[in-house]
This record gives sequence, C-alpha cells and structure tokens, in this order.
Amino acid sequence: MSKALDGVRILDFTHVQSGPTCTQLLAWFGADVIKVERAGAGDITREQLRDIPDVDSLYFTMLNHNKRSVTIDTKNPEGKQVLEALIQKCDVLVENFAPGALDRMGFTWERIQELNPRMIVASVKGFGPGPYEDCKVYENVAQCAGGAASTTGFDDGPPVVSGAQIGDSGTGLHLALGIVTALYQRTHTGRGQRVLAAMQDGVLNLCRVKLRDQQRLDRTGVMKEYPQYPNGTFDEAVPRAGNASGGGQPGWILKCKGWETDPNAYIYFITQAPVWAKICNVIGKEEWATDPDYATAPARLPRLKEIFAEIERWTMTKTKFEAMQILNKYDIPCGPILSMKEIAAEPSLRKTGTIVEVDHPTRGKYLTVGNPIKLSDSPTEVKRSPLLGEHTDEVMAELGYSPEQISALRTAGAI
Ligand code: CAO
Repeated sequence: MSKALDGVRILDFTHVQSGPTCTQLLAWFGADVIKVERAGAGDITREQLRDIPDVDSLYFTMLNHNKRSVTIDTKNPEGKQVLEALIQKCDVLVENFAPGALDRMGFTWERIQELNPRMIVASVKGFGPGPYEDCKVYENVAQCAGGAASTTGFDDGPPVVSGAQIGDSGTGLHLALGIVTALYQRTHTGRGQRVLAAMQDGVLNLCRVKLRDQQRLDRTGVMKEYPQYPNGTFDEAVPRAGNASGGGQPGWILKCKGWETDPNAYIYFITQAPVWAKICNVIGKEEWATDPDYATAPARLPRLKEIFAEIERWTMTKTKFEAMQILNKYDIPCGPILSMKEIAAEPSLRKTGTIVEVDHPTRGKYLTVGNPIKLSDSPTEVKRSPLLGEHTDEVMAELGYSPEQISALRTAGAI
C-alpha cells in the first residue's frame, strides 16, 4: 500500500530527541529519511543510557525507526561535497544543532538555496530570536522557559517538570507539521522555505491555557477552579494548580484501594456537571443532588476539597479498575493512573500499534511506542532503527558514486 509521504526525501541531520522525533514521524508516513551521522561516533544517544554494553541504546532505537543511516564527516572537504550531493537530491533538511552550527559547517540558508532552491530547511532551536537565541537547550530548560514548570506541581512546593517530553517530542511534533505545511506550499510556489520550531514556543503553545489564566487572574484576582480558592491566596502570577482540571469541570486525583503500598493506585475523577446526580448516587450522597450548597456547579466550587474527600472515601473502597467499571456505567469521566508497566502490558495498545515489539539485530526484541497518528490510507509499519552507517554504501550508490569512489572517500575519512 502507498504511504502519504512516498517520494519525499529527508536529509535528517538531527540528534538527541527533538529532531529525531520529527523525522521518525515523517518516516512513518512514508518519507525516505536519510540520517547523517558523524563518522565513527553517530548520534550521541546511541551510547547514552545503555542497558546492554556496546549495543545501540533504547534512547536511540526508540527515536530512529524506519530511517537509513549514513556516516559523513561534514567538516572534511570531500565529506562536504557528499553532503552537497545529498542536499541536491533531498526535499527537506531537518536539523537541531546548537545555534549557528550549520552555518559554521558552511551550509548557510543562502548556500543551501544555491544548491537546491526547492529545499525546505527545518530547525529546532531552544529559543526564537531574542536574548536567549544563542543558548543550547535541553528538554527541562524548555519546560522551565515555556511556562510549564512554573504552573506544574503543588502550591506549597517548587516548580516541577513533567514526565511528558513536551519540550523535545512536543517541539518535534510542531516541526513535523511545519514541514508538511511547507511541502504543501511548495506544490504551489515551487520554492523551499525555512521552518523554525523553538522549544520555548512549542512548550508555551502547549501551556496556552495558563496564559489564558494569567489574564483572567490579572482581571479578577481569583480563579475559582484552582485549589487556592477559597481559602488560599492568589499572587500575581498563575499558581501551580496541583491536580486540578484545566477546564471548567473540576477534577482531582483520588486514592483507590491499595494506595498504601501501590504508588499508582489512584484514579482521576472529574465532577462533570451533567452527571452530578449520578455521582451523588454512586457515592451514597443522594442529598447533594438537591441541596442548594451542592446542586449547582458554582455552588460546589468553594467546597471542592470537601467534595473530593467524600468521593475519595468511596474510591478507596475500590481498586482503580473496579472504580472505572462502575463510573463508566454512569458516564462519569474518570481515568486510572496507569504505570508504565501496566501500559506496556496493555493488549489494546498492542492491537492498535501504539505499543509495538520490534526486533533488532544486536539488541533483540524491545518495546517501542508506534505512530500515535493513524491514517486510514497510509498505515505505519514500524521498522527497527539503523546501525551506524548501515546504509552509507547504498545511499552513496544512489547519489551516483562508484564503488572505487566510495572506497577512496572512506580512506580519506570523509565517510
Ligand atoms: N560531521 C562533522 N561534524 C558534525 C557532524 C558530522 N556529521 N554532525 C555534527 N557535527 C558537529 C557540529 O557541526 C557541531 O560543531 P561546532 O560546534 O564546531 O559547530 C558539533 O558537532 C556539535 O553540535 P551541537 O553543538 O549541536 O551538539 P552539542 O552536543 O554540543 O549540543 C544540544 C547538543 C542538543 C544542546 C544542541 O544541539 C542544541 O541546543 N540544539 C538545539 C535545541 C535542541 O534540539 N535541543 C533538544 C535536545 S534533546 O533534549
């Protein structure tokens, strides 16, 4: 079956997490992704957090499926020529080097345009133009600078970063959308363009609701769905909201049976207004359905702490899965706190290809997260990540190099 991005060639100059997330998605949609790595070393993540000696780490394998790997020393004059040939042959160059690295290599936007005016040059950087534009940035720096950390955690604790990699994988997703959009525009204009996704911007985009809340706070001085209301105090900036729901339907994480020993025996419970009467029935507080202090959503807001404590008395008598079953019967929105162990074993996620078992020549079998975006006409087949330089000869031959030329370039250290 054909794939959505069949025929699109990506020169993948990415490393670590943000850029590789983006190009992996494009590869899953059918693009030919040629990952250019430093001869002899490769993407630094190949050797980071290794669980098996001398074998590509899970960090690397889980971010680089369906790609081909070529090794080129792009600082070697002959290596530069190989890169030039690749630029002429590809549709998109994706990179997430430190600011200025591509220019220092001699591949400025102007030079790339000369070589291939149709080329789209897509970059992840930590920051957009401004005071921090020259900074190197990793995940948690972006979470802090994009507003996620200051708004995550509990009011009486320090800022907290999230386990979700919203700075790296989140920005990779943003960049992928920018790339396919630029490819679409190119079908009309015939021209390439630059695409920039700054990690601070990507995180802030995902924290959009918190900038909304900042303006609500500026105007009214109070936000009634936040746990600080009614007894705590609001300062000038959006506070950390603990586990409160972001929207207008109050929610909280509640203990379930076994919480004393199981750190994940919890459920997320939402007191959605339309099912309030059902919630009252389930927890045995029928009178709250008609009591004016509890019957309406605005009346409940100052009493949320007491209400969730009462609901928790009920959830603590059930396991999270028992509670789910009962609450789902009544359309009460809720969700179990799932551990990674539980997620890895979940049969339905295996069935949809969201969790996939992959075989790798040196590592053996491992689990990965497959393509979370499902296209009905472009199914994803998850293929193992390439070994370092596994496709150098193959790609060089496609570029028109003869076996003798390839061998000479190898001797010169260019590939
Ligand atoms: N051949 C020769 N040289 C190569 C090469 C190749 N194939 N591939 C890369 N290099 C060189 C680069 O040209 C650069 O050289 P200079 O410093 O002399 O210009 C050098 O390798 C290192 O690149 P780097 O500065 O990007 O790498 P780093 O490990 O020092 O920094 C990171 C890593 C992630 C902090 C930085 O790349 C960055 O800020 N990237 C943008 C933001 C980003 O994506 N962050 C997410 C990272 S995931 O948490």
